[in-house]
Amino acid sequence: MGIFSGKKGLVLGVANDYSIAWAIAQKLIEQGAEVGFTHLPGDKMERRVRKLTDPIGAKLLVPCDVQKDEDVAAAFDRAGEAFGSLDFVLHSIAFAPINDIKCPYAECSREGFKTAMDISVYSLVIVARNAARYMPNGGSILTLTYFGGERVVQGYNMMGVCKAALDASVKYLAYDLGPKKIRVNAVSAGPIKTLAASAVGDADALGGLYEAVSPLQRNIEREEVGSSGMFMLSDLASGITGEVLHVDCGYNVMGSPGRAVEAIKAGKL
Ligand code: 0WD
Repeated sequence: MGIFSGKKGLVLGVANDYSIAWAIAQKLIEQGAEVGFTHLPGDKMERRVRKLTDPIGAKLLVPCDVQKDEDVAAAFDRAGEAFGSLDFVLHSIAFAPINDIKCPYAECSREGFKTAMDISVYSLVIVARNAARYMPNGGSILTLTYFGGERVVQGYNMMGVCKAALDASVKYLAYDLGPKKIRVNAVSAGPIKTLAASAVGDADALGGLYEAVSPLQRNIEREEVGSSGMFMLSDLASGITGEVLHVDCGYNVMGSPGRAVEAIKAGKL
């Protein structure tokens, strides 16, 4: 018996086995959860996700482009048919056009900004609204954010502004859905090599910075984000809502380069 025995939910944002959503889903399944998945529409995307979800016998794999209201509504209707009600929903989605994220924030285009905000921020609003339809007894919604929304992180550019808006959305959604006993939280993960991460710069260099600066003197493991995400979605976190939980080896608490000063002096950084 795991802590998710009898619990059912929907996971949005698995692209491949490197995805953070997959790391969290694996932990949920280990703990006994029944998990349905969405994939970006298209045969190629479906095949990619199906390669992961078929072997675990997932009951549901549905297409969903979060830019389309009707896709989101249909995905949740399918989840409702398959599971009755939902206990948890994981939103692990972000996107920005590559030219708009590679350029300085000051140079990003209006269209790129709108697209990035739509897919990376508004998607949580529409997902939460639809999730609530199938959470008659309350539930837990989790999204993924990054420290680049709180402070300037070289290379994160426009996505940092999206994450700031996402963090604020978590708080307002937690307030709005609180009376329905639905919790809304975010995990702020340290850098992990994934498809999305490859768009925002040099993951190795960023990982090296975390090793040099963070109190734990290392970067996080994918598995640790999996466990913390699972915790936030579970009843163990029943008193937590509107929260951004940093799973980053403590990097966010630093106000100076800390022990990295020695490496800088030695010319290693
Ligand atoms: O270091 C990292 N990887 C971190 C990621 C650190 C901290 C936070 N995050 C966040 C990301 O910003 C994102 O919100 O975690 C979330 C998941 O990102 P990921 O696991 O790093 O990346 P990936 O495996 O690429 O999953 C993101 C997925 C998309 O993948 P691709 O690469 O195909 O764009 O978001 C989904 C898609 O599956 N996605 C969409 N889903 C529905 N509708 C859409 C869309 N329009 N666009 C992208």
